[in-house]
Amino acid sequence: MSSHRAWVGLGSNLDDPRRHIEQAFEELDRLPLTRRLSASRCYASRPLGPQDQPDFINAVALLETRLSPLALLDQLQALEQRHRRIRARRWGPRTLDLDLLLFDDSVLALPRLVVPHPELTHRAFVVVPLLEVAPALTLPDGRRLAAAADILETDGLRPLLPRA
Ligand code: A4P
Ligand code: MG
Repeated sequence: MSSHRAWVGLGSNLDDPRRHIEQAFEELDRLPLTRRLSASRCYASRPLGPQDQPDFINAVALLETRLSPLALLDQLQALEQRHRRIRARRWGPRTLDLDLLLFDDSVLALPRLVVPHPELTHRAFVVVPLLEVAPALTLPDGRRLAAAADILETDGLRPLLPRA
């Protein structure tokens, strides 16, 4: 089985969000056939979508995995469930949201999985942490993320200091 590199976006805005993100970093490292190679800082970000919800904490992690894309998605969804994610409304509050952003240079449009994540280059809370960890990251079409990203609004985004 060959090994792959997968970028995962993490988001949380309920019930001590930073704790959910930091715990998820550890859990990602323990997924079957998978280890975590790196992680960004945590960023506070203003909610995209409905504004009557708390700010989010967002981060990204790079995984090395021998799982297939769909098997990894299954694992990410199971992990969301373990954080008792409440899926009440689209773009609404959640305890843990895990998005598969990139999987090697794969381009997938399956009913359950679209990769690269369609919103990837439009969201500062994804692009900024990705560029923090991998400034030279390229997309499957060969473009550099730094050039492809349209970061319209970064004022709402601030890195959190590491916890003592
Ligand atoms: N799915 C397809 N492709 C993927 C992929 N690449 N990664 C499917 C993960 N899942 C993927 O997702 C719905 C379905 O998408 C899944 O069943 C999976 O098979 P979901 O997580 O259940 O639904 P959702 O998250 O409520 O909706 P959506 O459209 O995925 O929302 P997003 O894009 O996740 O955005 N504001 C800030 N500041 N920070 C945030 O993190 N997040 C959201 C949610 C809104 N506002 C935010 C943030
Ligand atoms: Mg999602």
